[in-house]
Amino acid sequence: MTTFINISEFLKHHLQGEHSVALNTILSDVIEACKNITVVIDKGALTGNMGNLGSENIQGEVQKALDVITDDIFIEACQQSGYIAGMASEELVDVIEIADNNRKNGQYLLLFDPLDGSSNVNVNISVGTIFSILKSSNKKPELSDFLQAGTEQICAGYALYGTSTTLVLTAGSGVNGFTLDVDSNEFLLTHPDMQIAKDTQEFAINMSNYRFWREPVQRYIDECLQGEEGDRKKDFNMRWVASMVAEIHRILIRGGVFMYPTDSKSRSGKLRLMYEANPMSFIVEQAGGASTTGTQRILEVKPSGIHQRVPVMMGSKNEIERIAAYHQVKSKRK
Ligand code: FBP
Repeated sequence: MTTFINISEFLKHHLQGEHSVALNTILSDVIEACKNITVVIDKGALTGNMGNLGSENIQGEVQKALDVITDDIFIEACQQSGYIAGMASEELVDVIEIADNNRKNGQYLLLFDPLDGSSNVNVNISVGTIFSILKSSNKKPELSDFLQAGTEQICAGYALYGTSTTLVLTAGSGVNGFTLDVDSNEFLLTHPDMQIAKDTQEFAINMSNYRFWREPVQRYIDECLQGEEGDRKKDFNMRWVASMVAEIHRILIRGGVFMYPTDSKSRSGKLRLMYEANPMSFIVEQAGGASTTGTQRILEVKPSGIHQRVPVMMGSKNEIERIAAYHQVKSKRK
């Protein structure tokens, strides 16, 4: 019978250096929050929270009841550690202030998307929570303190509420995945040192946006669709779950590329830099993959706003390098 090490035991040994004590404490709150969110998600329609609220979030998206419930769960659980000086959430316009007595050692910032893929929650398709942790140079942080490039992240992760609940994270020395054991309610190490295959024959993109894409993306996808008969001389498969967390988890397990490029509808893409693209890029790069806007490494993008959007293409390194190369060349394609 295989014995699995539980996440807090693992982190005690894995987290080294100046942030280890704080990260261990902050992550134990994040883990608690994801366990509480799992319970709410699993109950599904039984909770009567499957519907939309009348309100919209800063992105102009109609908020689902569960967007707000999971947001409250995450904030409540993660403001106790004393290490978090400030938070930012996809669901709230402004940064979240932490009460004085809760930020005695307030040296860290927590940014998160409490319910990624929320358009799927009432149709019982996988959804997730994404988080990113930064240093705070200010115990009473302002907006500008949050606007750090993705390279400054000290930890990032996601929880996937799918066929099982999985938590995947990096603190800058590799990527590890844990599965929630529903009997012991413990996250156990099931996916040590996750690595993304350099090559792949699988892409994920919302094809219904094809006519709005720029030429380099159309060229890349056309070649994938031409398969063996085309320049790539191999067939490609396609997937689109409409939950970024589910797509990236699949890519960590079996390779692939995930794309939400810029298009003529939304010039800067759909996904948010600070709590979607940056944490996922940190994880993907730590697992040997790559991540680009098309013209720039996502982790080097200088943020200008908490809710700013960026074009996102990430996954298997050789494919992402090919996509970035297509953005460099002025193609002669008609
Ligand atoms: P939120 O649900 O957090 O707003 O995330 C955005 C997202 O749902 C991603 O998870 C997913 O990859 C994408 O949008 C799906 O977009 P579309 O609805 O265009 O397929």
